[in-house]
Amino acid sequence: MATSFSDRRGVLTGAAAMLAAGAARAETVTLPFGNGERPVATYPEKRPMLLLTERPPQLETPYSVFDTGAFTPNDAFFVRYHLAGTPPRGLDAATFRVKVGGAVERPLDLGLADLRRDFPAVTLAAVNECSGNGRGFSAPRVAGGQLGEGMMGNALWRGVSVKALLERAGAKPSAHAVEFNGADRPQITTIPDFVKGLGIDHARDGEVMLAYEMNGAPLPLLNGYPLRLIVPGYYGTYWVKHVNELTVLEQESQSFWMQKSYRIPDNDCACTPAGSPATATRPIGKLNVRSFITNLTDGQTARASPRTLVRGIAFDGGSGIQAVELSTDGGATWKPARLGQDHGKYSFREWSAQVPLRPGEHVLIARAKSRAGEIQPLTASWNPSAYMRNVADPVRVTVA
Ligand SMILES: Nc1nc2c(c(=O)[nH]1)N[C@H]1C(S)=C(S)[C@@H](COP(=O)(O)O)O[C@H]1N2
Ligand SMILES: [Mo]
Repeated sequence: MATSFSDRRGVLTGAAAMLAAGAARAETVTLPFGNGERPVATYPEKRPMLLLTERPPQLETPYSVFDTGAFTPNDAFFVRYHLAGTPPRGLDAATFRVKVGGAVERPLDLGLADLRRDFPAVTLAAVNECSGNGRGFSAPRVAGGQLGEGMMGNALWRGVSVKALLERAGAKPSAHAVEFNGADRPQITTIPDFVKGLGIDHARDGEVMLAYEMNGAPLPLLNGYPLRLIVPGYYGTYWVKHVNELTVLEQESQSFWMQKSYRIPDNDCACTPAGSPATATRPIGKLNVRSFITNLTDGQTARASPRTLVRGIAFDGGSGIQAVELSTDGGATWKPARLGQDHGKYSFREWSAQVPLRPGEHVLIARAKSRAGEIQPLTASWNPSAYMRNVADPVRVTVA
């Protein structure tokens, strides 16, 4: 007997069903869009995860993990790489070095022990979300990894501020930007090295940091061991893993990954009419406001109750969550949800609500509002890379 659990975030099919069907893999998850079937794979330091690609490793967090708390466990945290041959081999916290050079008075070459001993530790909860989280739902569809909604995670990061490093190195007055490079290198010369840039003021805001700990433990190799860049409130593309080189520049970064890739339409909505290219673009920046219902799933049946618990998470690009509202009638009326503990303005914020659910069909929608006044849209916009999806997703529930 196969057990099957169906929802808009995936159909998890029991091992028995797959064996009966003659599949090689013990288990798959089918995300609810075309070609959405994903093997479940186990990697070092990771629990079973949804496998998007093997080379490079790209792993999605099983959606049910987001219903277990505000912090994403290290062994369930998603994995995204661009270059073949990743993660880099032979990384060792004992011998790892990070260099700070370019337009500085005193170039630095530091080990992890130096970072821990010579600089104050900064601790901060922050969400890492891939720009393409939810891309698989884009209509019309676009090229790129067909991602469900598991390419995000929240962790408590501990490390050294880039500000402190730049003060020690003595960034020159002419400093304009900082480039960050990691230990992963392209295996063929036609593929550009993965390098990201931040403006100098952003890099030294005191919150941008090199983290050596994630949720109180060393980083898993696949999440950037032994050191990674944290850019609170910004999309994951900036969060360079295995970071070992900071270069202070007197102009903006010319990296392919800044100039050609990870760019959004240069307008207020970061969108274009469905199917059309952008005329002008800018680098992607801050996370937009988003929320998810985590304890009920699309297509589910539930029992009628005067008090049904609905809960989930919300986050934004760093103003913090002002409010989450819940609708049980497809957006006709809204009720405020109760916000959970505040772990800081860059963190997942849990929320919950008790709502009466009478027998019949209900369309539940959660909608978050940031303290900056940004609110989730009820209809999806479109852009050529399907970046920054944040439409308030409907969760259809049949109540009996
Ligand atoms: N060195 C390195 N860092 C990288 C990348 C990469 O390919 N190489 N990908 C970036 C992208 S696009 C994302 S979304 C995040 C994902 O972080 P994670 O794999 O720890 O979840 O890492 C970023 N840092
Ligand atoms: Mo990403």
